[in-house]
Amino acid sequence: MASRLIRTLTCSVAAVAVGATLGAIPASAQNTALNTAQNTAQNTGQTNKAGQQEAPLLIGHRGAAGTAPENTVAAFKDGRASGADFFEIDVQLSADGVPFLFHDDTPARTTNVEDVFPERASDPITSFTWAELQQLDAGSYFGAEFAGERIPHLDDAAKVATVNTGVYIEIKSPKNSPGIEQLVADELRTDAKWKKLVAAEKIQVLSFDESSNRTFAQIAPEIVLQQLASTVPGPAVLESWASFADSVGTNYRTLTAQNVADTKAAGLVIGVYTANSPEAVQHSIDLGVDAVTGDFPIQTVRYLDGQKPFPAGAGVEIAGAVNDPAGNDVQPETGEHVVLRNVTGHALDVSGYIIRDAANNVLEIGTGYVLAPGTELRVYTGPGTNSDDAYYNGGTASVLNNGGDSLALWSPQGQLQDVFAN
Ligand SMILES: [Ca+2]
Ligand SMILES: [Ca+2]
Ligand SMILES: [Ca+2]
Repeated sequence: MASRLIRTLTCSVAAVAVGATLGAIPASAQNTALNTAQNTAQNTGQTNKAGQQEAPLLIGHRGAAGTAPENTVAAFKDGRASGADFFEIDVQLSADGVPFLFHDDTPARTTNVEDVFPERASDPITSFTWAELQQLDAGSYFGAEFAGERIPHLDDAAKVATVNTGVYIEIKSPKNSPGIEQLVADELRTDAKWKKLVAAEKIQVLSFDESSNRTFAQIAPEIVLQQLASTVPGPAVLESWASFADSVGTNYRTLTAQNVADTKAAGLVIGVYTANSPEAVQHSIDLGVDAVTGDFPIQTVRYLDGQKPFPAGAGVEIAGAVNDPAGNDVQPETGEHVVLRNVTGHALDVSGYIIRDAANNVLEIGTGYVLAPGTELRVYTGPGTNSDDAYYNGGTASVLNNGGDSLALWSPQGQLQDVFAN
C-alpha cells in the first residue's frame, strides 16, 4: 500500500516539473513549488529500489495554522500557495449532521462564541447546528485582518484543493460525530470535486481513533488511510494496523530511528506532526520519515528550497524558551519565558512584537524595548519587574506547553520574524 503514496509523490513532482496543473497559482508560487520539488527530489528523502531519491511529502497542518486561522479557507489558501503536497483539515458533524471543519471539542479557543452564545463556550462544538456554527467568527482570534472567516463546510476544502495540493482529512473525535465515516466516504464518492481529488490520489483520511479507522477501511477501502498515534507502537501492533491502514502519523518529538524502521518493516508509510521550525523539519527528514506535517508550509517550502524561511525577518531570533521552570510556571520574576536575541550588528526595536505559541496563545513585548547588537530579552508569561532585558506579561496561566511547544515571532506589521520549537 505504501507504493500508492510514493507513486502519488512521484506524480506530483513530475507534474510540477513540467509546469502542468498549476493554472491558478501565481508565477512566484509556481517557481517555489518547482524549485522545492526539484530540490527535495534531488537533495533530501530516501532512495528507492530504483536508486531514485524521493522527497518527503509536505502537509500544511489545519491548512497553514501558523500563518492563518486554523481550519479556515484562508489557511487552506496558504496551504495551497505553499505548493505543499497536501493541506490537512479536521472534520466533525454538527448537531444536524452537516460535516464542518474544526479542531477542538469546544468553540472556546478559536471563535467569538463568548459574544454570540455566551453560555455555550464550553459546550461540545458538535452540539451546535450548522446554522449556529455559521454565526461564529473563526478568524478574529488570530488577527483582525481575518475577521469574518467562517467555520467551513467539508466541501469548502475540496474547492481550494488542487491535484497539486490535495487534502488530508482527519476524522476528529469521531465518538462525538456518530456516522461520520459513512458520510465522509459518501462525500468522497459522490461530490465531483472530491472525486477528482481521489482519482488524482490526492486524498488521505486519518484518525487517532483505531475503531473509526477500521470502520472507514471497511466502508471505503479505496481511500488511503492513516493511523495517528502520539507514539509509535511495537511491531505486533504495527502489523495489525497494516491490515487496514496505509500509513502512520506520529509526533516527531518522540519518534526514534527504531520506530521508523519498525513502521517501514510493517509496510506502512511513516509521517510526523507538527514540525514547525526548520530545525524540527530537518530533524524529521534526518530520521527518514516519508511525510512532514507542519503549521508553516510556506516557510518549510522555502527552507527546503534553500531560501530564507523568514525573508521579512529583521534580525531578532527566538534563541530559546524555558517552558517548565522549577516550581510554578507563572511564579513572579522567574517563571516560564522566551529568550529573544538580536543577531545583527545594529540596534533593533522590538516594541509591540508578539510571540504566538502552537495553540495561539500570545505573549507581547511592551513599548520602549530596543535591543543592542547581540543582546537578549527575556519575555515572561507571568508577573515580575520589567527591566532592560526582561519583559513580563503578567499572566496567571502557563502558555508554554511543558511537553514542547513552538513559538512564532511576529512584528507589529504582521511580518513573521522567526519560528522556534522545543
Ligand atoms: Ca488534525
Ligand atoms: Ca514548573
Ligand atoms: Ca509551561
